[in-house]
Amino acid sequence: MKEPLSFLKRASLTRHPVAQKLFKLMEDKKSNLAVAADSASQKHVLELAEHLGPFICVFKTHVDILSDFTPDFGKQLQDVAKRHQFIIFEDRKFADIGQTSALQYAGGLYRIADWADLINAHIVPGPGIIEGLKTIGFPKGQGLLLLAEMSSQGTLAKGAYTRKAAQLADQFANYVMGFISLRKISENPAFIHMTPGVKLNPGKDALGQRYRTVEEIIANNLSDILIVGRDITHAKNPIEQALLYQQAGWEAYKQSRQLKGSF
Ligand code: S5P
Repeated sequence: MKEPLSFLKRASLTRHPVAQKLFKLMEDKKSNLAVAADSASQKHVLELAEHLGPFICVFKTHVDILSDFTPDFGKQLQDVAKRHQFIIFEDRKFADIGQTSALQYAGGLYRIADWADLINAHIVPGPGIIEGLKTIGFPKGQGLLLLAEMSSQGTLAKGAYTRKAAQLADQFANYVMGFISLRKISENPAFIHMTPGVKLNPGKDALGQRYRTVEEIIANNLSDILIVGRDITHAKNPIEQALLYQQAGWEAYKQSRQLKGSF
């Protein structure tokens, strides 16, 4: 079996600016926790960023959920990200031809490319979507994750489709920096794996979301980052819950990789 590599070591194995920054701040903050802030209120999203910022490495948004979006949202979130050192990930899940996806990324109401460090895309259109998004994101030093697998019941993203995502990531490694997946799907240590569908008590929601535990995802399936939404944002005390997840995620990472020094 290959020697497990620390996040710090992996930072030195990639030239991708967002991946380098992310690996380093994960090690500095001892956090492999991303929070999914799926609130309809911009004020609430910014408050979550402010309060949970110290515990997380990535703050994940769905800007098109906001019912009170104002054009200064991105700038405000960037200010919080700078203060607390986290990566801003707009979970836009682009899925169109390259030309349209590029327009959706740079323009419209949300101007995602002005403020997000990281976005993601489905690979169902083929490589053109990566080429299209790259025309906007690459010159700005931003990154892309490919959706290789999904947490929802009955997902079609599996088998050959997942393997194709890994191949496309290799092909575009100076722009793609990893995956949304349920487990580690690539042996390339430069790629980061982020996994949603996390709860302290596993189970399902009413609409097909499937939840697994921190240990299952980080220790048994060797993913890198936990994406946690409602189990933190809807907790009685989201700050305490984020701290709990941060510690559990980091312990699972250290122990499963047999790296020295725990939380
Ligand atoms: O396969 C996926 C991919 C993503 S990015 N399944 C997911 O649930 N997500 C996102 O993760 C989803 O859009 C949501 O923002 C978050 C999970 O939220 P939770 O409240 O179920 O933890």
